[in-house]
Amino acid sequence: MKKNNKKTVLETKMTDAERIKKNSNYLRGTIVDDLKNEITNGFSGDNFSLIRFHGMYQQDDRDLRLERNEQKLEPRYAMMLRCRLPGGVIQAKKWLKIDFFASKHTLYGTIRLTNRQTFQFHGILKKKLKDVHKMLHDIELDSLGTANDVNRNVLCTSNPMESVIHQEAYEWARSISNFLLPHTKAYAEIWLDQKKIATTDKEPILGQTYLPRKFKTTVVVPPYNDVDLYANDMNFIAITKNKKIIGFNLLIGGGLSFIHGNKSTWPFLAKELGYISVQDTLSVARAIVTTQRDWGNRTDRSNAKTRYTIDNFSLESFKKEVENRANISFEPIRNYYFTSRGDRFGWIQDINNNWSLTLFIPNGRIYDDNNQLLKSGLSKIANIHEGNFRLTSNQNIIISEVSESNKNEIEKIALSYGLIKKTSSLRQNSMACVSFPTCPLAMAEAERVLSFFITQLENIMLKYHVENETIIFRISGCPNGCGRSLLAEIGLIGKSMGRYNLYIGGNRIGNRIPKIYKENITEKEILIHLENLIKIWSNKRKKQEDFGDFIIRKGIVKEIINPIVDFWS
Ligand code: SRM
Ligand code: SF4
Repeated sequence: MKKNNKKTVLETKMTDAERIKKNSNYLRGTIVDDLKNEITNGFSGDNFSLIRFHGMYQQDDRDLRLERNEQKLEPRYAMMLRCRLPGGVIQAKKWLKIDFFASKHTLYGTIRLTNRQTFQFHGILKKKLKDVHKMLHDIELDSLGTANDVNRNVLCTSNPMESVIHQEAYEWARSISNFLLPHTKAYAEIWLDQKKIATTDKEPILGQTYLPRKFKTTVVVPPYNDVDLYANDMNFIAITKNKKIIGFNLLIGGGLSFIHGNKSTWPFLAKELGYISVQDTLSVARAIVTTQRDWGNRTDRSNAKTRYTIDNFSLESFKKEVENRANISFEPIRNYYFTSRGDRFGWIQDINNNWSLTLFIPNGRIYDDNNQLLKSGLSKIANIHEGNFRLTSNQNIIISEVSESNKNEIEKIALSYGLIKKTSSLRQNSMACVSFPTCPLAMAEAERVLSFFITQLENIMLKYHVENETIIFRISGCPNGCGRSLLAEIGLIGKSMGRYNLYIGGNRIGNRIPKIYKENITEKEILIHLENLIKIWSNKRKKQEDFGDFIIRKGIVKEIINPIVDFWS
């Protein structure tokens, strides 16, 4: 075992986050008291962090901060709530309740699809929090464990075309999500007014202090990497025989965040651990999570995710420990490959002869404006649709299991509400994180500038006759990298208002981290650099060579092979 020489974990002080978890009485804190306090719209002390375990973040509208400060008013506190929706599947009928709550009880009136196959409400006032949890409970949903130091919403390949295998993969995503959930009754007591049974609390998997840091899981059906598995801590890649999943290749330790200027932080692609039989799935999940629980760094949150644990202890030692805990031996990785990441828009017939319609939702933001009536259109469809909505990891939505008899009607609604529009492939494959005004960590705009950048790039691509090509372009408002910019062919990461680092050279299937090309540049400078690069690419590329591959082949930036070294060099 490689010695953990970077930190002597036991000797160093635990972080405040660890103290908060330890003293929380299994995530209760004094949240109930804060709910009764009508003087403020916010939560106090440790509760600010504890509500995250229940799927909520306290935020304030950053556009209004200055004005409210000048008026000597409290910031406009309101909560963001993130639902738990393993595999992104929600019955269309349930969507109507989600839509109603967003319209009637949130400050913004929107629903935001996230890039982890779920949705968020922004702007719920404290006094409405119990209502939202009760509404979710009524439709058999919850927001438990969608934030903070637990296993987050479990992703699953969204495209239901090969539905037998997909259905099985989806069932695994649900099982893993349920298996790794916090067991505390705090959620039910606080939000659903269930009877207090505190003394029975136990956390057999997560432990009393939960995980050292957030933890992310995927279940993947190759050849589609629409979940961007390489960014996740634990990935189950389905290996199939005779249209059944017989086992999984396990990849662990992915993650994309870093801190500007801090070289002991780096993005990392999930690494292969080995193959397991399908019956060992939950015991291996448990072994990986508990190893990370016990070995992960609890003294420095910026080095606490699985990738740093693996770096500290070595992949081999981590693997041995998992084998011991799960009482299995990993077999060699079985063959698998990926062909694409994006969603496939439009209609696809599934093997039951039903239909799925994948719709592009710009930034995943569901609302009505003069161009598109996304919110009303989806709710109109939900009214007549007997099947499901499937949220994708690219912030889009699939209307799935549409019967032949409903297809025309649904298409008519989709067209008349502007849900189906002619859109460039560049735009359809782009992504931005939420950023301003709700994200407290935002350094630069992301969601609100994505369309501007795409329009400029569309013009540039038209000018150089590559308008029918795709480039995966993504923006994140800060180096936490929620927009997964560090798996894009062109990725922007915010530095300060109007300024970004420009990364280039990622690839289409999402297993190459792009390299920094220019640091701390303005929007205007970004477009000048990108025009130059697109011009060269359009002239000198090999037939059908993707932008990111061209950038690496031509040595415009150095390929990142080992991110721990190459990301910063
Ligand atoms: Fe994220 C924190 C939004 C996917 C890495 N992320 C945040 C917060 C909650 C800000 C905060 O801590 O106060 C953002 C809320 C903004 C808002 O107003 O809604 C936020 N993250 C998002 C979402 C909504 C972006 C989106 O536009 O879709 C995504 C929600 C996913 C979900 O449903 O669970 C989201 N975040 C990601 C991803 C991408 C992914 O998981 O595929 C990443 C990079 C992958 C990774 O984890 O390395 C990501 N978010 C972070 C981090 C950095 C974590 C780290 O390892 O250091 C933070 C900050 C933190 O945790 O301290 C963060
Ligand atoms: Fe906020 Fe930064 Fe995540 Fe964007 S990348 S949502 S700005 S934390």
